[in-house]
Amino acid sequence: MRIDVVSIFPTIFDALEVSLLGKARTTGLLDVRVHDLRDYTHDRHRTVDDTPYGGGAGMVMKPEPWGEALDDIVGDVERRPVIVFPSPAGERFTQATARELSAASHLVFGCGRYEGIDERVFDYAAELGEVRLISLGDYVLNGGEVAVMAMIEAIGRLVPGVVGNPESLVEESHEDGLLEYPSYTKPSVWRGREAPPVLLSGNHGAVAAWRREQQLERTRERRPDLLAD
Ligand code: JCQ
Repeated sequence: MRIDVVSIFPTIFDALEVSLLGKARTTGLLDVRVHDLRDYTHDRHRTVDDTPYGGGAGMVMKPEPWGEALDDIVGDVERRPVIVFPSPAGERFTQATARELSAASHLVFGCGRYEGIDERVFDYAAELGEVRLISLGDYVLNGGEVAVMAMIEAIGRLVPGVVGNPESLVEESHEDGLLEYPSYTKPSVWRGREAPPVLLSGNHGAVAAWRREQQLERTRERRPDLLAD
């Protein structure tokens, strides 16, 4: 999978060089390219923002550097990529979104800053690919970078081969619409706290039933919204 990222803080994405995703990049499973939006400016100050038309607080990202960056990245590819802009005003990102995007061959992420990006950039991007405005949750970040890091991690680990043992992907929170069951390891008693005896019983049926009950109980307690349908 090819992933392009456009940002005014490209070094934030240095963190993608470590751990599982770093390994996937060295083995060629993920081809991640990070671009500095300021490289697509032409003035001495490498300006990427300007005051909003109609007035108001803050600054808006100018369209021209975005147009040049998208042309450079998407211009010579054969298939239309999915172009993602993280935004508090976007559709909600879930495990289902991550699954869907993990099937794409080319993703482009645009990281907005300030009060946002000139709206015409989204319209222009739709000529080059499938545009998705996506929100990680109902809160506001200073820019899209941290949201894109989270999305790349959630998507990248679903790309076949990135996670060594694919079994570990199916047994986790949100893949079956429920929260994960609690996990325990040795010692069986730690600081006076016992691990649940059923887990040491060797009765696989009883273990499976107990884990399912824990999933349901936790989901009812912490995330009743997930049980609504
Ligand atoms: C993403 N939940 C919150 C901040 C403007 C597109 O323009 C902007 C993008 C951001 C960053 O995204 C978020 C966010 N999911 O704040 C301001």
